[in-house]
Amino acid sequence: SDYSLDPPRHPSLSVNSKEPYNAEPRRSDLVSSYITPVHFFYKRNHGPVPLVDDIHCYHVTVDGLIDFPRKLFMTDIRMLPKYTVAATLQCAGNRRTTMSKVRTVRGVGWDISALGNAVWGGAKLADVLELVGIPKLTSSTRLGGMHVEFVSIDKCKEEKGGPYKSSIPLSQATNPDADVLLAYEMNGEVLNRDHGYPLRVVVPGVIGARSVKWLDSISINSEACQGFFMQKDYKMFPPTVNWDNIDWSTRRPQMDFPVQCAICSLEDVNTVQPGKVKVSGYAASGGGRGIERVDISIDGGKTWVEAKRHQKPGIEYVADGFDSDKWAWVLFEADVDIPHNTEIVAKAVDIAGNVQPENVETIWNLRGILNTSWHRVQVNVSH
Ligand code: MTE
Ligand code: MO
Repeated sequence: SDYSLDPPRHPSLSVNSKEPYNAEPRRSDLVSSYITPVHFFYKRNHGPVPLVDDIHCYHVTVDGLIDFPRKLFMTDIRMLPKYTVAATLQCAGNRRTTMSKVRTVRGVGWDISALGNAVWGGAKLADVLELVGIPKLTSSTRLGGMHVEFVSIDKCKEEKGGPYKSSIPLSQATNPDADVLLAYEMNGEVLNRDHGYPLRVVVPGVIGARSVKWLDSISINSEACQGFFMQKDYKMFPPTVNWDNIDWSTRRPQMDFPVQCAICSLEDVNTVQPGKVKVSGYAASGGGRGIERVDISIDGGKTWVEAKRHQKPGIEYVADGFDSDKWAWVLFEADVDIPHNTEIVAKAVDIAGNVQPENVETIWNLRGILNTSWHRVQVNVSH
């Protein structure tokens, strides 16, 4: 089959779909380091992984509303200044399985590990666009309403056998501070095939769906990408919308992800010895908003204690601090005393004061995206 050329993967990943390959690491593996090793980084594919075997011929076509369309080869991209950006990529479908328990949703089921935190290395999209004559964003540039579309070389059934594609606003693409990359490295190694070899887009702070892998072309357009994943998927609908009354045109494509956190040191249901229990996990927000606080409750949400947060080992995390990675997750940890059977809950607050919603029911949506409800785990004490 088409999938016979897919690359090998780590055997400990839990596979949510084989073809296309969709898999996530165990909870404990996810937070065993601040930087997620490539082999533990979730893989989200919509078709077979393309094989680019001639790197010298490989190029990205840049066209659309520009005067001089051109082909950029890897040598052209590598000639631009190289940036490394620590950024968390999170699938909009992360934690979908829990949402599905309220009422069935459509989409691949994911536990809490459809995200990862990597150091991406590559050229800034703003520099690439400057090569084709589009100036960097300044207060005087007028880019309102324009978009940059990314098209892949893969093939997926949602696009009727065509390539995966999506777009971002040109104002974000040309803003050097938005750190949008055309990445050829992940954690200091050449990008591997599952994650987009030889070149992928990384849009920090935005749902993973916009970070197109296996880039084939970039085009500057007057409207947003009209492809499936922008227009018929990855939109947030209210709980009243169902498959009979849905009107896709009423909603915007989801971009920034909301504030999120989850406990990774415990499973949904746990048996523990009486005494101290370690509660650790990740917290992240979109749009470059740092994490202000992570609250832990050991009585189902009646009372709370604040968890410790860090990015760099041994350095206490301060949102917006000199040492902080603004696009990256924060790991948290708290030691709590568990005297009897109870529910442990975690919720995060970002620097804009956004808080995770208490219940999944209130944010239920038919595609099962953006489940950011308080994360709850059951602990039973064995005596
Ligand atoms: N790009 C292409 N070409 N094809 C895809 O299927 N999946 C998207 C995005 N980019 C996808 C893609 C989705 S939905 C997510 S969440 C991320 O890639 C996953 O990136 P990863 O597999 O590197 O973790
Ligand atoms: Mo995704």
